[in-house]
Amino acid sequence: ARAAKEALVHVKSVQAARITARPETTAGMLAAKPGPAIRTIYDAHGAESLPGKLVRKEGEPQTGDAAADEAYDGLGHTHRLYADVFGRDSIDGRGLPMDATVHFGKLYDNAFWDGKQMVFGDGDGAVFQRFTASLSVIGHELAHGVTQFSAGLAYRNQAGALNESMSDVFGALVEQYVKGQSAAEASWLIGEGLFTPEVQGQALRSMKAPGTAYDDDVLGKDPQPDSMDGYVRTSADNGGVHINSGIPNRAFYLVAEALGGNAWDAPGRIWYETLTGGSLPATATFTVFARATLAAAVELFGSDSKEHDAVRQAWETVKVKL
Ligand code: ASN
Ligand code: ZN
Repeated sequence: ARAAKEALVHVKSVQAARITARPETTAGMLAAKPGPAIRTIYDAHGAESLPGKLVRKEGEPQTGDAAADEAYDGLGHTHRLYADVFGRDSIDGRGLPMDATVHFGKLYDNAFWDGKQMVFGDGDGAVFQRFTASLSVIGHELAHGVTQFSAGLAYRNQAGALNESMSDVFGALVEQYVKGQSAAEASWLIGEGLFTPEVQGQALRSMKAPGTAYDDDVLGKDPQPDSMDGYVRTSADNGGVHINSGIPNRAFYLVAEALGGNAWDAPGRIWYETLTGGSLPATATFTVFARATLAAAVELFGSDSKEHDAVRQAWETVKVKL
């Protein structure tokens, strides 16, 4: 109720105020167009305390530090995808300032969203380079914030794998949008360019061919399944959230492949509506999510549409029960 009340403050017209039941969809379309990005980049200088020292505010010139400038640009690109394509104003849909810290920790092999901001390590230099080097990774971390402020998917088991998959989907879309790539042209890789040349692999994950992103002596083989036949039951990784995400990731890829054109158009709109439309439970299973994408496809394109067909076919291919 409090969130709904706060949302009202931001709705300009009486007409828009009448339909605040689903503030991120219907009201979002009537609300003023999204404002500009508000970015703040901090430098942890190898420590693990947040946010660190402020190095670049919105509108300020380049710092000359690659990680800081990549984070600044990546957040801008991500903000632009949400604003231009989905009419969303930042992480919370209401212009939330975007904060990121770079040079977090020593030889730190990860990036994450901590519930309030994005954090990027430099990598150890042996396996990983700096995590800001990949735009899909920046988009992935910011999407964790979008999920937190929309469906709020729990970070474990199937809901957690869906949470991870949302981040991969929108991370991939940011990269494709910036590069102007169609679904057919895109690599569908998450974290391309993060590995050092020492590693036998191309990226952290492949949405097109889950399980094939790397096969390395040190890292082992990419553990992602590409259908429910390979679903991994494990207590590690919050119940395999970074593993089983391969299944819904491939479903999204298959929709985009079937429809052609730009993946941020119909496929992106269907997934975005599913995530933010207000009816997806935080504990959604793959089946609940899949049915919600079908409902969104019907709502946006109709039940006789090629989009609806493509979504149904994709979930059948990855063997998620509908
Ligand atoms: N890079 C990982 C992610 O965003 C970090 C984590 O597992 N929390 O999913
Ligand atoms: Zn993630």
